[in-house]
Amino acid sequence: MSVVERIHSLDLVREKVIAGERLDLDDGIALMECDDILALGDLADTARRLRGGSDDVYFVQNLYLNQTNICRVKCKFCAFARTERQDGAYLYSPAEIVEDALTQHEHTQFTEIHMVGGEAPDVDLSYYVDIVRGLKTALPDVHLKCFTASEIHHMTKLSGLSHEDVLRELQAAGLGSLPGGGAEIFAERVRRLIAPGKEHPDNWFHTHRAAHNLGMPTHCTLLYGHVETYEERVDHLLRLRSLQDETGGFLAFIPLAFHPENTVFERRGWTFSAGTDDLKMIAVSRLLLDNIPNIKAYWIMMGMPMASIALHFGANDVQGTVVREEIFHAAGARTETEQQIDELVRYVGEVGRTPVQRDTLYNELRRFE
Ligand code: V47
Repeated sequence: MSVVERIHSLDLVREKVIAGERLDLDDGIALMECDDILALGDLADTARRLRGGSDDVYFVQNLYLNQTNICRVKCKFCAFARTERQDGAYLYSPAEIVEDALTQHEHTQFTEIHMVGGEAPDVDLSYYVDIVRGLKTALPDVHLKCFTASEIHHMTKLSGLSHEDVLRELQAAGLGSLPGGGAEIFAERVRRLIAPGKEHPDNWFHTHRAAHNLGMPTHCTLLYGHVETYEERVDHLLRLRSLQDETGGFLAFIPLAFHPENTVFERRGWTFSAGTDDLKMIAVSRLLLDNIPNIKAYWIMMGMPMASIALHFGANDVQGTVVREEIFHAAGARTETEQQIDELVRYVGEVGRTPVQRDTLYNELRRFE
């Protein structure tokens, strides 16, 4: 039995949760090592309620876009990226992206565009600014949640500008918030193994801190289920919690389960995460991230039935309607790529929660009692 196991049990953590005390690294590891998944879920749901959570479960009506899949970084976990000369490589012009968004908007009245893509080497900062300005001009009421911190870092390399200045230009063009991608896992040991060409994690923090200082909210993620240890997961969560203490700029946390299909890890025998690990990640995230109000159960990743169960493990958000998703589907996701609002409402209602349609900033738009 490890030292951590000897000095910790779920009971000790429960006492801290009930007393409103902050959990630490050892608590986090003890939670990760706990196999009583139902007790974990119950504790996470208790923590959510003690911190003011209600029965409301949020979703947003959104559209996913990818401006390009061409990427100079060869992350080993990624099945989406292509080199310029590879079959299936694409890079859409700002005009094509705006036209696509306008066509989609005739079918669904989305309030958010979620756009991420590869780090194409042969574009410049104006490419990104033109996309944002074009979308904002065409759809002024739609919130633009675009570009991971890795892409923002790429734009600093393309332009020679600082992260702050790149964000300022994008914000002036109409960017509303940043998605949480690019975080992967902050532990350098793991980063070297799964994404050796990726920038240092300090850049992720620098980008998000800069965005928060400009009044631009952001999201945060963790990619789990590959070669990381429980301790590295907990360390990642605690680093996010520290930045949130400092800035308060994170809207939500989204744990992303590694999908191995069409990656080098598939050839090495890696498989999809077990449902219990997905539920554990949701529960432990809720327990450790006491200052991030929203934890998303990402149905694209886990499927809507599992996402609705995750609502009893600390999650309070099921992300969105999506319409079109490429990154997880390139890596083997078998889920749909779109959920209709009535389906989201049905799944959320069936687990006894109240579906609430929100905008990106968590303002309530419509309640389904
Ligand atoms: O950084 C890539 C992940 C991220 C795989 O902010 C993979 O609401 C699993 O930013 N298996 C990009 N994950 C997508 C992203 C995102 C996604 C969902 C919600 C939000 C949000 C942001 O996708 C990457 C990486 O962590 N990813 N490949 C894969 N094979």
